[in-house]
Amino acid sequence: MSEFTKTLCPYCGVGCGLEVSPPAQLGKATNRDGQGNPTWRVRGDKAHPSSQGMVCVKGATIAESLDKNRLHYPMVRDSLDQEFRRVSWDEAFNLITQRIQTVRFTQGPEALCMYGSGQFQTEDYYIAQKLMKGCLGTNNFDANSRLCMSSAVAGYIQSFGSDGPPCCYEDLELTDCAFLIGTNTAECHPIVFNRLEKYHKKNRKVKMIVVDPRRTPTAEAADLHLAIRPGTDIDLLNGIAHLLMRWNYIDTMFMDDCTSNFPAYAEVIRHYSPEVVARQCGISIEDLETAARYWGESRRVLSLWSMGVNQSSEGTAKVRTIINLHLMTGQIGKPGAGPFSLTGQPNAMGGREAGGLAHLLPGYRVVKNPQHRAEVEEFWGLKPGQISPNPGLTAWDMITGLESDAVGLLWIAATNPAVSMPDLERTKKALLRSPFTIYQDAYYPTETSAYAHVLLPAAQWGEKTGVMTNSERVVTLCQAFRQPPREAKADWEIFAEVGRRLGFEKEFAFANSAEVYAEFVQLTQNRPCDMTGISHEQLTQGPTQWPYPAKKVESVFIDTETGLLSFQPEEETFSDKEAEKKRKYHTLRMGKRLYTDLRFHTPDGRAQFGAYYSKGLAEPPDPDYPFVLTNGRLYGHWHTQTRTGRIEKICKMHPEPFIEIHPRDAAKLGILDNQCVQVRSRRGKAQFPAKVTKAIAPGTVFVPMHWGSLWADNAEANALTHPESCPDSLQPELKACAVQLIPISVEVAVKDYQFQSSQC
Ligand SMILES: Nc1nc2c(c(=O)[nH]1)N[C@H]1C(S)=C(S)[C@@H](COP(=O)(O)OP(=O)(O)OC[C@H]3O[C@@H](n4cnc5c(=O)[nH]c(N)nc54)[C@H](O)[C@@H]3O)O[C@H]1N2
Ligand SMILES: Nc1nc2c(c(=O)[nH]1)N[C@H]1C(S)=C(S)[C@@H](COP(=O)(O)OP(=O)(O)OC[C@H]3O[C@@H](n4cnc5c(=O)[nH]c(N)nc54)[C@H](O)[C@@H]3O)O[C@H]1N2
Ligand code: SF4
Ligand SMILES: [Mo]
Repeated sequence: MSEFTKTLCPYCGVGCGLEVSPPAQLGKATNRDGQGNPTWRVRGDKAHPSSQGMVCVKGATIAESLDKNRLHYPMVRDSLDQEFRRVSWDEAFNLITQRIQTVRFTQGPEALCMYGSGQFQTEDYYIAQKLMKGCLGTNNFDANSRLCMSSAVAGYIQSFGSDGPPCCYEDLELTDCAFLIGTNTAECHPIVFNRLEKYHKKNRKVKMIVVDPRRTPTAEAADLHLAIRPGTDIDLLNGIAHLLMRWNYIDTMFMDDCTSNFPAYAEVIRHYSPEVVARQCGISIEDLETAARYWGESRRVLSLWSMGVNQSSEGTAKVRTIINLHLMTGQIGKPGAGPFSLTGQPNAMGGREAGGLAHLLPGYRVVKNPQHRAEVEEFWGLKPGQISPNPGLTAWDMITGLESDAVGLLWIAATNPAVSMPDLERTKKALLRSPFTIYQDAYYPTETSAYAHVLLPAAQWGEKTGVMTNSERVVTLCQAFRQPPREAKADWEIFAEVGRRLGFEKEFAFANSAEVYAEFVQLTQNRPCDMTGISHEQLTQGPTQWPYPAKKVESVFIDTETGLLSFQPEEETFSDKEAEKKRKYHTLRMGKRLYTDLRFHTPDGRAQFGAYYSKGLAEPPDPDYPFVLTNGRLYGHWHTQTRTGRIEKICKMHPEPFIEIHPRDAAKLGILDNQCVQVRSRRGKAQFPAKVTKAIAPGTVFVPMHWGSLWADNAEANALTHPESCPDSLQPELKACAVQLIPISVEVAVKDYQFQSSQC
């Protein structure tokens, strides 16, 4: 056995390759965690194409979190005011299956809900879809990706006819202009940012534009920072389009041959003159013109975005409006160009492939499409009509479903909604009403375990073998390298066992995760995300980018002018190793970008312009609540801190929550640096020490999202946020709500949780 196990970092969607070595081989020099346990050593995998050996602080310290506060045994209780008692897996499975059957036959399958996560491996996702959407006949499976990537998914589907980020990381080093909007890439996708920043520093002609109401570390590195008012992205983008039209920077040939609906869009952007846009966005006309000029004069433009765009009540429209700029200037399907959504979680991409949202089915299919349902039913050996034609409940619908008693059983896995859902007071009240909640997590306690009737201990990263796909469609095998603690089990194994006990023995007769993956990839055949050539075994040779079909041999033609490759199918199949190597090489090169043939997945093969006027924030500031609160992430912490909160180095890096306030606003309210500020919205309140800084635009305040109730008193960003969502993606507008600020003198109590040991 080799000294290192190759795997992928289980944090962000950059998807850095890691090599993990066992503590035993490091002898006395081994680092030790807070409790004296030896820790596994982790380093970047130089052979991984996405990260080339680089890692950030989260990847580098992941091993220190693996043993602390783990959930070891299944636990149950009859009501939320009781203590948990330990039970065997057999008892837990019996209880769950009985309960599922009762709800199914009394309330119907639509009363069953599962809420999963982009931190599942693809196998976990796939088995959950087969259980819920297939065998149980309800589409009520949603994931935290609803709060994260669903606007990008909807935008891609509407503009291109299919989901799928078309670009690759190499484009970061081939572009002439990087347009970063609503993304703090430096803190949230650090290795993507490293690659871009290095290239940008070396090539002074390359432009970097950052659009963000905050002066983030990302904005610090930009040639042009547009600190727009929150929620004015569509104004800005339409304003840039207006100038590109006026200055004739458009690619009419591309628009004529490859797009549709331009006239409707042209009518919209007519109304976005620089004067109107500059006023609306709170920026200067000169800066707006500079942005349009950078875009128009660049041969290759790459746009990158994440939550500042997606988490919006007009998230899909924002995504499509970014894509519009690419369509109007022909900036897609070529190296260094294209619209590139940065995926948040390590396997949100795999979730999309496996159909892990309430409106999706495996293989980039949608629930509403009768042919898609029929294909999946046939493949799963189910009777026609078994898959419901109705999209299931989204994450927030599950909360309101608890309020109306429509939900009879809620199964939560690999996410911590008692911190991450909007409008937490309402969320927690709804969770308290739940007749039966199963919570499957790796750690205990988390904020959500307080709302569970059943706790199931999950094996996590490093303890189960499975597959994850990163933002650039690169699929990596994450091999197990340690035993799960005590009785913890892989998520997919838990779902499969419940399936078998419900009578679906044949459907869930998998010996291991390689078999699960092998079944899943067959459902991607001839789909945009075709990965039928990928298997666990094949991935042991190295990460693979999709599309990667297991098709016949193809001869490769290279267009010497564009450098693009095209395939010509031949008769023989790839059976020997040589041929496989050749195929992999060419498919990898070909697969690097989507739409290189400039044909899209729409019925007419053309990409669709989306014509949107800006609507602004769902809850704009007013005299009672005069500030816009936005929120986001810090470099070292991961979401609700279940792992990073237990790592000393990271806790020192980010010791406590805070609120950023512009000096002008602070002076007006008499708020001093470090003074405690109470923040109130229409839904709740929280308090934070003030950080008075020009990094935030006047009228806007920022808080980090990482401190749930276990980690600090009253510092939850989501105590304040609202659930108003984008009508197309149903993604809530977590990024903005209206608040008032009241200076107070109480200290914020940060709880020292990190070194407590597990109680179960
Ligand atoms: N360190 C760290 N990295 C992470 C994560 C983590 O928890 N910690 N989580 C991962 C996940 S799941 C995700 S989804 C990504 C998120 O990655 P990002 O989207 O980069 O992170 P955020 O900090 O949530 O928000 C990005 C920026 O949006 C800006 N913003 C707010 N409102 C607006 C607006 O109206 N318009 C514009 N243009 N910008 C706005 C905010 O000021 C903020 O700087 O990060 C991933 N990476
Ligand atoms: N205000 C505000 N709220 C937000 C956001 C925001 O920007 N602002 N961002 C939203 C976004 S983009 C996201 S992605 C969410 C993230 O929010 P959450 O998903 O709630 O955050 P995590 O802390 O990542 O939760 C993951 C959980 O899975 C557990 N876990 C880890 N590995 C495994 C495993 O293999 N199996 C199981 N069963 N459990 C495991 C961890 O212990 C942890 O409890 O937050 C959303 N909420
Ligand atoms: S950039 Fe993301 S994937 Fe890479 S090491 Fe950091 S957290 Fe992990
Ligand atoms: Mo996310």
